Amino acid sequence: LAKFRETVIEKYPNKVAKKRAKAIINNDPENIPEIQANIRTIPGIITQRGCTYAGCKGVVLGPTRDIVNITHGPIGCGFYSWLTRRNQTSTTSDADENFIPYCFSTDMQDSNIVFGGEDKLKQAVREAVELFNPKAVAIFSTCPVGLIGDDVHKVAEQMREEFDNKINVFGFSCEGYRGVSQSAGHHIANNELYRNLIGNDDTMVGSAKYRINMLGEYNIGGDAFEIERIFEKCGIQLVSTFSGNSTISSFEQAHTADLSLVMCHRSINYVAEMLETSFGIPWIKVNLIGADSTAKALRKIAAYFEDDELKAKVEEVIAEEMKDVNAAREAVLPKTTGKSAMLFVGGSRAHHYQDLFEELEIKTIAAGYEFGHRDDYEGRRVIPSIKIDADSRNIEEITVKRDEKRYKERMTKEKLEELQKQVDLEYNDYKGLMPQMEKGTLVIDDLSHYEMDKLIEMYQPDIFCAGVKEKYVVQKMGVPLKQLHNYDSGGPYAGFKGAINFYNDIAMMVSTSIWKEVKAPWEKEEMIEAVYAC
Ligand code: CFM
Repeated sequence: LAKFRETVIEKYPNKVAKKRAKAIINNDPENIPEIQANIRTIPGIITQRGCTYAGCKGVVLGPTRDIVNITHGPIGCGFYSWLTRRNQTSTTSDADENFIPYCFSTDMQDSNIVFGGEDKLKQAVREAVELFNPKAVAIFSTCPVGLIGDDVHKVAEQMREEFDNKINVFGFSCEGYRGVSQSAGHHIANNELYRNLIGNDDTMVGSAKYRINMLGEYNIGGDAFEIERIFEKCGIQLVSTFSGNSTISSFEQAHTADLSLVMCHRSINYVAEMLETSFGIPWIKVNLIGADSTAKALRKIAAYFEDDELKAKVEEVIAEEMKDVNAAREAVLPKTTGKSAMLFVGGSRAHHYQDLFEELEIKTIAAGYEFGHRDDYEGRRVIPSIKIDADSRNIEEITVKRDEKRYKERMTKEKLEELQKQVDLEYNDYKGLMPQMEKGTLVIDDLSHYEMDKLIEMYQPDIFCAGVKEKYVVQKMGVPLKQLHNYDSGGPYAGFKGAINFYNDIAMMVSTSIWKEVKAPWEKEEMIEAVYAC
């Protein structure tokens, strides 16, 4: 695998080669190398990345069902973010609001770009309120809004006043170009969640003793439903999820929980920190992708609450669930053992799904994030050494203070550290992708399309995991591609039942030769060639 970097960068112009070389790393878990991450993609390179608006509106706020999300911009931004992420939701009764199937947009035209779009935006908010009477309206800025200077925050404030503060209206400066990827959108979303929703309602729902938040879980393909099932079975109260299958009130009550679990560290670690600083809720890193990883997460929760009853319950649930999991795993292992995988997805799944592949005895030979930061690769310990560049400075850092009235120390720092010595809770910690991958594997940030072609040509993995932009190209090269963003209409893959689904889907994909059999017409027989003559 050491040859790969030299082979690909050879084709790039000097300056580009120099930059890309820093993002293509031969891994060594014992001595973690530095990787270049979260910097602008070089123009002209085909990247997997999305935009800041996508990270804010689509990713973080997308799965909340009772907020009317208005895209302020040309219709394309709203249209292409309409129901495309497969985040699901489940209302408790028909009276519950669910705006997820709708697409709200101001549909800006040339004249709005020239004369400003604020009036049209106000009109859109009034119309949405008149038709749906929602509890909250959120406004999302697209690129042109930033360029012409429409002030969505001022409009939001005026609208709130117009509705006598009965409807919560707030805006996001998440113009697509604002950051280098969707990661900036997560940060902007987190800031506004904190400013506008978290802590608004002190009601303590539920009567369970153990109260937790689940951060960085987005209910793709129904993952949250499986996670909710497991917690309920264990007697653990899920106060809020950011943001799979969520509602406004669950966000408003998040500060009443006693522990936050962080799954997708990349998209939500800011909220975890804010909840700890303001309200004293500690956070631990978990992964609910993989059956063994799910069991490990449940044991961490039980260890944190230091309750024998909960510990016993958790063990009982694990033992019961693992019966089916083990049977399913045994059945597919002959098909999966010894195969190889490559994972290039988002900002956490390229790491999290390696647990599932390990359970299938499939080795991950190359992996990387689209938009992870250095800490997602190398671990949180590198945060102090990350250089802040102009692009990161462009994203607002909000200062969070202790809420003097409502701050409650759940567990002293000393106690947490003591506990941490007995059980690896990963309190305030995330070890990253590199320590988990073997020596000599490849870690590549912001993989380009050209580099992907080369990876497949040179190493012929048994399965490649990425998204729809890569899917058909990879399959035409003879390799099956599993979409790990939307699960190819499969799922859930989280928790115990999800692991079983994943085992079966992957076993099927790695045992078919169909993609090697299909040939394009020009590969089978010579096509007519034409030459321009002038
Ligand atoms: Fe977190 Fe996500 Fe991901 Fe992400 Fe995403 Fe996603 Fe993803 Mo697609 S929040 S970083 S911005 S786990 S939408 S649910 S699958 S790229 S790896």
